[in-house]
Amino acid sequence: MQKKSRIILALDVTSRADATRVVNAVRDYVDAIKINWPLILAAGPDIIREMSKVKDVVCDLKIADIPNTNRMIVEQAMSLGASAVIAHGFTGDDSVRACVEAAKGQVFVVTEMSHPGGKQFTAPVADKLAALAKSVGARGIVAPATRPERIADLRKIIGSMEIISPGVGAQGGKASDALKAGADYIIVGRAIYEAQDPASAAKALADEVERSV
Ligand code: 3DU
Repeated sequence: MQKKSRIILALDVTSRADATRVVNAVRDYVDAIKINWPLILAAGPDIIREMSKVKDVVCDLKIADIPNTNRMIVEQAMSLGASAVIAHGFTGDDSVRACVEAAKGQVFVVTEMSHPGGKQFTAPVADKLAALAKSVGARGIVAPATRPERIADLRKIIGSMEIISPGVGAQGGKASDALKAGADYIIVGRAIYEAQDPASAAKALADEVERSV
């Protein structure tokens, strides 16, 4: 995954036509495309292969099962062209390790989630989830742009591993705050794909990123 604009597009649209339109508009301003269940369920898993021809694809399946099932899910995602996957860590280190092995390390582990409810169950164990991600050799963690101070805390636990950070824009977080707190990439969905002009919105974010790193 290139590290240029530091923007990962969360492509949570629900048709192949919308996905293609948004990606064509913003491809020069994003480093990767994150694909989640809404688009996979709407357009079919082949959308992963299609988008992987344009940019690196992070498959956000929030994988959370026993090790054998996790391994099978990751193998399917990688064979469709994903460059990395996102998995939950609360399932325990054997389950996350199965993902890491199947993805040859290319796993981001969810820590504290960015929405208000993320404080309820994920925040109290986020430090442990970050430590788990490190101990199993994951590529990085997912940490909240809505609480940049937590990005800084989690950075201390994981050292030089990567942090990808959702919550910018529609959820109230700021790109510059997340990056200054230690995020490597910001994840942005609605602020780009729901904008009247997705290209201008993505460019404005890319400019903000450039000013803050
Ligand atoms: O709020 P946005 O529209 O910019 O989208 C954020 C994306 O990041 C979306 O795909 C969501 O599923 C994902 N995500 C979070 O928002 C929060 C997390 O803690 C983890 C992933």
